[in-house]
Amino acid sequence: MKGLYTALMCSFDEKGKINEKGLREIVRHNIQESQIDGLYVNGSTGENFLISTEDKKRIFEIVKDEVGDQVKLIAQVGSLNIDEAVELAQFTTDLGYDAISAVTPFYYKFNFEEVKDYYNTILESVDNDLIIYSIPALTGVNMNLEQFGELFENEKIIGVKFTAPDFFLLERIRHAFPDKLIYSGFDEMLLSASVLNIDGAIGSTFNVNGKRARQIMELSAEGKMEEARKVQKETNDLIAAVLDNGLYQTIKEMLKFKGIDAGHCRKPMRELKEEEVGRARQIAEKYM
Ligand code: SI3
Repeated sequence: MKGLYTALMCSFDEKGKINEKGLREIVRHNIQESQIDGLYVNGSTGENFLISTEDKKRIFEIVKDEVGDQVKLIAQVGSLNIDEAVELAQFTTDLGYDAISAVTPFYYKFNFEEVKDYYNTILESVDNDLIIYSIPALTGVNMNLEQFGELFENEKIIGVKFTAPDFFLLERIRHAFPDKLIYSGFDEMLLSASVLNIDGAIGSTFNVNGKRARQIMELSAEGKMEEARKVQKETNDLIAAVLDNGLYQTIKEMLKFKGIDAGHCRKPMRELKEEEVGRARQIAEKYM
């Protein structure tokens, strides 16, 4: 399960319905062009928190059907509705997903015992491995080393998608749990995480920048730090421009520039203005 995973985008039409043809094209682009090791399906980048259970299931089905066994698949099933999380965990395990992942429960101020119970409840219902999705800036859930350790006591919890700029905690987790998988979640910090010996990364920008992400990981592993820094700098020029223009909308527009039917984002995400579409195309022309 090590390696680079694209946090997969989904293509939606103007009305917010799944555009199956576009979704399949995005999947193929990631495998053939970005050359990733796997896909992280229905995460933040997949606009998971904006869609119905039925749509989540359909996306899981289409992606598995398009991928077969070509690359690894991780299903993000986390939900504030624990029944939905369990249902999706069972559904994707039956479909043959290699692992499931679940965002920490958010919005309400759950205490750690509640967070732990959430993960154990999901896992009691399936015969699959789970990767914790930790993204404190969006969930407000900050776990410390001891708490990660308590979650890791469940052997079916095999790792964490660590989307935080806390390299002190990242190093402590790496050191304390050498057998657990750590995936870096912030693409702009990939090199900094790589030097701490992570097992892989999961990122939205790999939809359009997968090859550079791989170079960063490989150059870092080979100790070629000057070259690695150069590629991270280029990557960060791209990411800064994308963030400035509208993250997911701009990545979709960049994919469209490459002939992929990446469609629209779902409301309440906005449409790009004409000049922003122009900027997205310029970013694609420069970096893809
Ligand atoms: O679940 C997911 O879609 C992700 O893996 C998200 C990933 O961590 C991205 N985070 C968010 C909130 O989109 C990053 O790849 C992020 O977009 C990128 O580093 C730019 O900041």
